[in-house]
Amino acid sequence: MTQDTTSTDHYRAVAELHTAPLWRNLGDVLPAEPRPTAVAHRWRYADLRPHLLHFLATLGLDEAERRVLMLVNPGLTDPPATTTSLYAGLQVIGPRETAQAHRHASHAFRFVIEGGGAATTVNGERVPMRPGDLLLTPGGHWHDHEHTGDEPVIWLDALDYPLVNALDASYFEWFERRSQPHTVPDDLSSRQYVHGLLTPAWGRAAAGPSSPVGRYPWAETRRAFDAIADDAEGSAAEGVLLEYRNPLTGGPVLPTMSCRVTRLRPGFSGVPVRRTSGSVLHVVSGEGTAEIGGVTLDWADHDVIAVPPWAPLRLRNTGLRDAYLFGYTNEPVLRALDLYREEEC
Ligand code: GTQ
Repeated sequence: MTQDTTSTDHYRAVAELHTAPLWRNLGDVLPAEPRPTAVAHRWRYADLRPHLLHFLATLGLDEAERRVLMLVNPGLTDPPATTTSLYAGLQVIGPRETAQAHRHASHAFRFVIEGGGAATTVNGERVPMRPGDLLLTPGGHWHDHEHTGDEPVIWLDALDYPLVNALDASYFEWFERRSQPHTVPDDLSSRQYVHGLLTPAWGRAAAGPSSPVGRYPWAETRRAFDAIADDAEGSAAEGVLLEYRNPLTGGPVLPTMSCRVTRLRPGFSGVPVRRTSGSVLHVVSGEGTAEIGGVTLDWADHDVIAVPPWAPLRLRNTGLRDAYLFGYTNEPVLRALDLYREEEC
């Protein structure tokens, strides 16, 4: 038996004993840099909307339960995710439909794209959905959707399920009835906390890692931008970037996801940055480009863009009007684990 054959036999034998030689795996288990399989990708709203309307016309919620097109990153198909640790989907609901109440371990939120007359009930509080509104459904909160208007309503769903499943920490339960009873005055949490500097002192909600606010209305987001006007130059990378906050802690809205919105003036050209966090961008309105690690993607109203971790991102507004971009990232997870890094590049 030659020396080589002996080694081959040993490698085979140690593999059968469910071990592996670290010296052959070091670069894979401790890579010098993040090596995401997620890729930069843009989903055009104009491409997807006709299909959503087709399924609205042909597929009942008794069959689909949630009528959602998942945005599946070409590099993250099994299990499907939008970027590392984050999911996005486009959901459509029609007049007189209800999407049954359930709850799950995953934290979730919705960002409304178009239509009026729908509402989500979260732990007994009915919260209206208007374009540009951000609605939270933190993990473990019962939620069902209803539609009493007369036009399709479409929103972006976001969940952290890729992370929850990677940790094998999922649960899912149906509520005992199709819809929850409304036990709290409509939209109360939003009305209580929207003033920000004056919040209830009688402690209706215990401060926790998830924001107690059901809805961050677009009207307030616009007021925040209008109040700053041109007096704030914003960040060199992302313009006038505002973070949605948990009013009780000052932290991000959910323990696993931070939500932001930025305004880019016409001609804005950001400095490129890269971060260990993955993110998803949603175009509220405007036109521009996102250069992500050498790939240039153009974007327009309601498109969605996946940004992989550590990919340099450069944003430009190429249109004639202000652009508003909503975005979310897994930065809170990375910060909690002391894994967050960012650099200009
Ligand atoms: O509307 O509750 O896109 O539970 C994925 C999972 C939407 C929802 C999704 C969900 C929902």
